Amino acid sequence: MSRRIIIGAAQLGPISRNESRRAVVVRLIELMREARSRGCDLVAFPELALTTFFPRWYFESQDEVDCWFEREMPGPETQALFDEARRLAIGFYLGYAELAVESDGVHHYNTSILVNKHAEIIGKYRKIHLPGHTENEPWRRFQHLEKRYFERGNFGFPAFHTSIGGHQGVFGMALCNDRRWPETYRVLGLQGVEMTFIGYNTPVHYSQAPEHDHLQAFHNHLSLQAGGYQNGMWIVGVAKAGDEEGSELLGQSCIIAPTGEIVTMCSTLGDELATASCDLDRCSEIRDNVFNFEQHREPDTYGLICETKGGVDTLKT
Ligand code: ING
Repeated sequence: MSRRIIIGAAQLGPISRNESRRAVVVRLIELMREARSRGCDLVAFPELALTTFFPRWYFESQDEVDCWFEREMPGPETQALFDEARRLAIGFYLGYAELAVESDGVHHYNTSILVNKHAEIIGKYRKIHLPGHTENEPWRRFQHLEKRYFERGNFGFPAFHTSIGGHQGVFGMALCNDRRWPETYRVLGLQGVEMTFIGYNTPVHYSQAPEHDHLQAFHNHLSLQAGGYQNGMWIVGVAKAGDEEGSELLGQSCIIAPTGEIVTMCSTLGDELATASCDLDRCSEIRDNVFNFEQHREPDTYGLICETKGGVDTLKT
């Protein structure tokens, strides 16, 4: 028996600062239609897929920040995407900046949603690992103010049980920097997640260590492939790519099998769809054997991982 689902990784090229949500939604719908024409059951878009990567700039006023956020999902500009998904009967994963008005006030999250083929939102995730800094640092070629503009997510790393392509499966979501932290995949893997969608906006230049700039593509796939292999799950990594407002963003969107192999990848830095037929049953090749958590994990020896944040000085202990 196999549970094959066809997945599209819909990479986006640059989104300019003044590009309207409406214009971006037209691009998303184009990619969604191409995905459907190739038989995709679900199409995955990048992190912050509705706007340019605005944390690259310092904004004085909160109003200048809030204009990048969605107050409703779907909202007036994104309803067309949901309508097209329903018409095509295709699911999607979408990253966006979420402004949430809650009982204790207004909150800002770097968010992704999982939407089924009936255009119903069946899952929401809010980014946990926020990279960058909180204050304007003019020495940098560009800012990376995610710690200023977003709050840490408050949903943890949830697992979503849903049907895609007519098959029941367990799906997870993460966003960009989350993919660099092994804890992300393990918490999802321990919940039986079989496929994780991870949108990203990754500048090739890393101000604090420019000598690593040439390693960004390597580190991207290293993180995604390790996460997939060590937890026996499919990984769908989707970039916003290309020269976006003077910042070169990494591409190489890809789909990775539970063995850690890249089974398809984008080869441009523009709007491009890469697809693969993913058999969710293949997760058991890994999860029943080399990474059989029940048989082989020794959590009573892993205490430090949850007891400490920054590590311990073993010289003193
Ligand atoms: N971007 C980057 C990422 O984690 C980064 C930040 C770039 C960290 C390069 C380390 C090296 O891919 C986001 N949006 O998290």
